[in-house]
This record gives sequence, C-alpha cells and structure tokens, in this order.
Amino acid sequence: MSESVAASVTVYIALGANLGDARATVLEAMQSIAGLRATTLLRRSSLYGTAPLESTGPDYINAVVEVATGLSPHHLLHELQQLEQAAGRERPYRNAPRTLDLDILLFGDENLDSPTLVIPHPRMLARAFVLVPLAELAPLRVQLGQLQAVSAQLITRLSDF
Ligand code: A4P
Ligand code: MG
Repeated sequence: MSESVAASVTVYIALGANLGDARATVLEAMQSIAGLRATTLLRRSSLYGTAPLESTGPDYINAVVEVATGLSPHHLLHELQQLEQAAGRERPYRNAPRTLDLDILLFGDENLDSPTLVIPHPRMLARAFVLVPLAELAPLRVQLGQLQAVSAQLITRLSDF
C-alpha cells in the first residue's frame, strides 16, 4: 500500500527581533525553520535593519523566508510559536520589543480567518519591514503601489549574512 504524502505548499514567514543579539537570533531561527518536520527552507531574503514601528527599543532585524511545507497552517503556527518560546519570547504587552517574532505571511493562496490564525497576515501591507523582504523573494506577490505606500518607513538592507 502506498503511503500518502501531504502536498507541500509554498509559505512565506516573516522574522523579526530587536532584543539580545537580534541578528544571531534571526539567523538561528532560519536554521530552526529549515529543521521543522515536513518542511524545506527554499530561500531566505537579505537581513534588514528597521526602525521600530508602533514599537519601542533598539532597531529590529527583519527578514522573510520561503519554505515548502506539508504541515497544516495551524500546525506550522504551533511549531513557530515553539521556536519563539525557545528564543525566550515574552509578551508583556502588544508590540513589545521581542527576542523573536515569527509570523506567517502567506500560505499558498489560502485565506484563513480563525481566532488564532489570520492569513494573509492582517498587518503585512502596512509594513515596509515585511513587504520589502517579501518582494525580494516573491516580487509577483507584492505590488509596486503597496511598496510605495510604506516607502516613508526606515529600512536598510544589510549587506550580507
Ligand atoms: N496570529 C494570527 N495570525 C497570525 C499569523 N498569520 N502569523 C496570532 C502568526 N501569528 C498569527 O501574536 C499574537 C497572536 O497572533 C498569536 O498568538 C497568533 O495566534 P504575537 O506574536 O504573540 O503578538 P504580537 O507581537 O502582538 O503580534 P504580531 O502579529 O506578531 O505583531 P505585529 O503586528 O507583526 O507587530 N517594527 C519593526 N521595525 N519590525 C518588526 O518586526 N514588529 C512588530 C509586531 C511591531 N513593530 C515592528 C516589528
Ligand atoms: Mg507574531
């Protein structure tokens, strides 16, 4: 009898950190995502230095990765939250500075609106720190007008890893 294999879906995940060694944390998180079950890391964007938006503390390191996964959206969210916890994530208040934030931006072409998971990520279009690295990986998923709408936000592409 043949084993059934879940079809894999292309997913974009945003990474953000501004406490501790944010660059190291983001790079480690990329490796951890690559190690998730049923998941393959396909590509990673450059790292970006970004000014806190509706948040406080040091500048953020932000990036986006593209993965193929056979996990369901909620399973993937659960795995990403485990990685946030392992990085020492605390949630004292909304938009607090953080050691690591992992948000699912796009999950194939799915639209989801559950109490714990909304896809596409509801605030992604308001944020240069999401749209710029996403456009680097998936230019067809980001429109020029969307980039122009956030062009006043400070974001610097960091040269390399
Ligand atoms: N949730 C719903 N949809 C999703 C999704 N698509 N991906 C739920 C991930 N989680 C999703 O998230 C709260 C709840 O959202 C989760 O339990 C999950 O069930 P959280 O990470 O615990 O809390 P949060 O930080 O208040 O929310 P979130 O969505 O991560 O924050 P934002 O809105 O993304 O903003 N400035 C710069 N420069 N760079 C940043 O990275 N990040 C934020 C956080 C603010 N300012 C920033 C940055
Ligand atoms: Mg989050």
